[in-house]
Amino acid sequence: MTEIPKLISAEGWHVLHLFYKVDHSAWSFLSDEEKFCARTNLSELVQEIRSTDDCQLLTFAMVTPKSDVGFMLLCADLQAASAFEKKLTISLGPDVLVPAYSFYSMTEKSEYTTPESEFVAELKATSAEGTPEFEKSLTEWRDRMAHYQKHRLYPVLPPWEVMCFYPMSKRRGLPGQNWYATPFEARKQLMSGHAKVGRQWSGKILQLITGCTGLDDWEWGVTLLAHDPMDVKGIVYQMRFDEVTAQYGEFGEFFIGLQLPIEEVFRRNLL
Ligand code: 76R
Repeated sequence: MTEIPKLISAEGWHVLHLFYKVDHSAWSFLSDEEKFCARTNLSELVQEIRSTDDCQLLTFAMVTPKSDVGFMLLCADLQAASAFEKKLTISLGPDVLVPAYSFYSMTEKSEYTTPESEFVAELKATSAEGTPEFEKSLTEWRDRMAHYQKHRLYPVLPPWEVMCFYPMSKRRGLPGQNWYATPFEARKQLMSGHAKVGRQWSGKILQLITGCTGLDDWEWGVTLLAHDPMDVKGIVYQMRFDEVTAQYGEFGEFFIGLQLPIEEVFRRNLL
């Protein structure tokens, strides 16, 4: 068999959100032995993905019958992500997991973080360059930024109970309401207001914004992890009043899942 070279991007990971409906009729045609093998196959596949370098897999029991089973797959290598997606889709036998919605996006750095030159200019206003306090502030800032960019590009997602996913775009239809015709400084200003609202939810909401212009039908995927769906409802509601969202936000379908071990996701859907 020819070895396929890895497809690793210069920066960031590939992210697949995969939501399926369970076809109970297809499942009912399987024998007890086939059902047992299907279940073992899925559990082993989840383990295989999780033990692959630079791959993460989150498993969800979805909350409404819009979809039943959900996966969020993050891989450095797009070839691995693609191969694992095919295996997941067929893992319980033909037609048992029926794709309900899927989304391909990539982790990305924020376009609006303060560049070092800007931070240094601000710092110079309060402390003289070269002094120990200047160097200390600069080192702290560099560490914070490195940590922050690493989380954006190579996140380690925690097992928080509630996952909310939705795709979104920034409006570019109406005159005066075209995000892409808005000057960078104005967008930066708007995004800093957005981030201020977001930070109020620190500890309650963990957000991962993944970009997908040219990759899928929308411009970003929004993944929110929470302990309480009320906080998901709270932040999304509050964001609706924030200027960026109010003026420019357009949204696709929303999916809510409960992050659970695959055995429980299986039990909830197929026993
Ligand atoms: O990444 C950062 O933490 C820095 C600031 C920041 C950026 C650049 C930030 C903070 N976001 C950024 C970018 Mn966000 N975010 C959303 C949604 O429902 C809605 O109205 C919108 C969906 C939520 C809920 C949310 C939450 N953000 C973006 C982008 C890319 C835009 C671009 O590049 O033009 C989108 C589409 C987007 C959408 N945002 C935060 C949050 C939260 C909770 C934070 C604070 C994170 C923290 O500091 O812990």
